[in-house]
This record gives sequence, structure tokens and C-alpha cells, in this order.
Amino acid sequence: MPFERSEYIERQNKLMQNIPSSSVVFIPTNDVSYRSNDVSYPFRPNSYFLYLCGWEESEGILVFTKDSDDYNSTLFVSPRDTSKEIWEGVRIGVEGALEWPVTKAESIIDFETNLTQLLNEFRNIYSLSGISRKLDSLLEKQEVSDPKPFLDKLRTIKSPKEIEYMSVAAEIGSVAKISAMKKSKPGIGEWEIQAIIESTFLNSRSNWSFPSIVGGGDNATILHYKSNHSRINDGDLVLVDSGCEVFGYASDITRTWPINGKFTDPQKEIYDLVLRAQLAGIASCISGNNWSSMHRTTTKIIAQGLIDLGIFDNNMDEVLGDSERLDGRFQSFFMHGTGHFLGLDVHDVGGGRRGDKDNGPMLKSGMVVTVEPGLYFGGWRSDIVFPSRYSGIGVRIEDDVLITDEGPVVLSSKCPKTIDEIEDIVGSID
Ligand SMILES: [Mn+2]
Repeated sequence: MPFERSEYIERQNKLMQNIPSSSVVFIPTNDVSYRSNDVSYPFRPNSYFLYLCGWEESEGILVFTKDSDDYNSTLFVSPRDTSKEIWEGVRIGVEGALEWPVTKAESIIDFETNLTQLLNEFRNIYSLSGISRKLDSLLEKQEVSDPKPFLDKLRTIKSPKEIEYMSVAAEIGSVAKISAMKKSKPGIGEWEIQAIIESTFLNSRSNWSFPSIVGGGDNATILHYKSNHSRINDGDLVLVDSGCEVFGYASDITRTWPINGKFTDPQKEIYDLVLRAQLAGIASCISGNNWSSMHRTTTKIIAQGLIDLGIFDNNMDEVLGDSERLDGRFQSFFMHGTGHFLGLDVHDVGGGRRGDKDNGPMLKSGMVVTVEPGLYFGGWRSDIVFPSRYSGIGVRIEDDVLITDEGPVVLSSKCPKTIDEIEDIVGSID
């Protein structure tokens, strides 16, 4: 298992400290999802479930029961079944599950019988809903509380071991980008860059943490572009937003580079502005700062830069908007938040999303966030006006940043980022 038993137990202890006496807590893992007919999507365990017990087979339910101060944990798992194992692989089974960080293991087939008794025995019911349709329907008639707020708070602060895995994920992600930069050339297909990136993941015994985004030219201005089916023309930028997982822990890195290895002047102007905003955003990742300070920092630089480039008239109030809501005209070109928490999920739990009330969570040592401002000048946009020299330019720069009491640590720092670094490396291998 990726973590010592003691680390899982500590996570469970911290959860159960928040749960009152006479409670039962249900934590299910994901159902298998079907793509079509007999073919299922690759199974990925639910992140809460992974976090609490590390069990990777499908169909499990983790149950905590708490009488007074003490609690017990039972892991319900798929039992051994040769006829099914012939097709799907050997299961760990009930006996094997006892090696996992739980008090007891039971067969999932007996879950419903146990459930009736548990619901009679305990006053408070907690369950993670929206993960297992079956569990949700079994608890349909119950009054159920949500354990997520407690778990989310725990998950946002990473342990040294979690940080180690996230650093490895960021390193593999950086190496993948370097490899793609080296092999870039005019006319290369977006899918070919995707293949370079994802083969690096697989060769590192990792896999993507979200479908890779590879957008050349105007496609770079589509925030969640995923078809990756166009060729990238000489003179265009390519934006690559991709990441991988190590023991479930994600990296999420974006770089933008000229496919022919040389930025044009307009590309340079936009790239330089986004980079300045991104570096200032990273510098604001200080423990004790509010979440919103990062977005405030990047937004101010972007807004001033758009004025300096002549894209807007010199009216900062209008470009930046309300100083709290930051809802000004800059949003025509920078329409997303500056970052998100990163962990077992790419868009990890803990809040810190655009549209949060107040200033969002406070940054603390052990949190990992992304910092990813961007500017997008889609040639296809008929709703906005900007100088034609910027048409078809989409730039986003994203790093994974660990908050420490000594200041921000960029986990993805191996990935080339300055204009000089990028121009040196792009196309350096045929
Ligand atoms: Mn991201």
C-alpha cells in the first residue's frame, strides 16, 4: 500500500473525532461505469475511499460505527468467486482485506443484512452520497448527514508522504512536457503531442489524471478542448494542459509554446504578460493569505497589461471591475479562476473556487494549489473586439505549488517556462 497503516488510521481517527457518539458512517467507492455493452471504463477508486483505506477494487463500502468514544471500521468487499475471477482477475477477498487498515472485513453480499441492524442500532447516519447509486437508494428513506466537510478539511493538508507522491507526479508531468517540446515541429498533429505526453505517463507507470488538452492556434482558446484532432500550423502556439497520477495523487501542468520554436512579437507580448501574472500569483501563495489574494494578484497584472497593450482604454475601474468581485472587462480574455486545490482529485476538495463566498479558504502549510492565469484571443469570437495581431493566441501557464511556512515551493519547477528556456528546447530533437 502507498501509505503506512498508521497514516490511514490517523486519517480515520481525525474523521471520527468529528463524528458524535451513536453514529454510523458509510463511505462507498465508485461503481464500475459502462462505456457500451460489455466494455467498462477503466476503474478508478473514489478519492475519499482511497484516502481512508487505500482499497482499490470496485464495489467496496467502508463503514465506521461509533458508540461512545471508540469506533470500529468494517470494510465490505467483493468476496472470492472463481467464476468471476476467471474474467476479471483474482480478488483480494474478505480474508485478504483484513490486511487493510480496518477492524473487520465482510462480504459486500452481506451488506444489506448488516445495514438493517446498523440503522436500528445507531442514532446518527452519515453517508457520502452521489458515489454509489445502490447505497444512495438503500438509504433513501433515512435522514443522512454529510461527512464531506470534515473529510475535505483533512484532505486539503497534505502529509510528507502525500507531498512526495505529488512531487513525483509533477516531475513526470514536467518530463512529459519537455519531451513534447523537443519533438514539436510545424504540421505536427495535436494527437501526436498527446501521444508523446501520455506515453511518458505510461512509461513512468503512471496515467493521466484528466484527459490531456492539446490545442494549437485557435484551439488553444477553448478552455477544455479535448478532441486533439487538428494539425498545428507553422507560426501557431500550442497550449498543452495535462497531468498524471501517482498513487492517485495528481499533477496538473500547462505550458504554451510556439510550434516552430520562435515566439512572434504579439505572442511574446501576451506570453510575457501571462508569465508575469503567474509568477506574482505564485509569490502570493503564502500561508496566512486568503484564497482570493492569488486571483486578485494575477488579475491586477493582467488588467494593467491589457491596458498597456492597448487592448483596453486606460480606465482601470472598468477593466478590473469591482475591487472585491473582480468582474470587469478583463474577463473577456481571462475568463477562469487563477487556480484550484490539487490532490487526489485534479480539482481537489476544500473550496477555493471562483464564485466562493467571502475570500475562500485560508492558505496553510501543506496545501497544494495550481496557479494558472491565462489569456485567450479566439479568432472565432465575434462578440469581442481586439487588435487582429493577437488573433488565434491562447496562453495559459500553470504550475503546481506547495504552500509552506517558508514560502511557495513549485513542484513542477523542472518544466521550462521562460521565453528563452522554451525557445531553446522546442524542436531540439527531430
Ligand atoms: Mn488546473
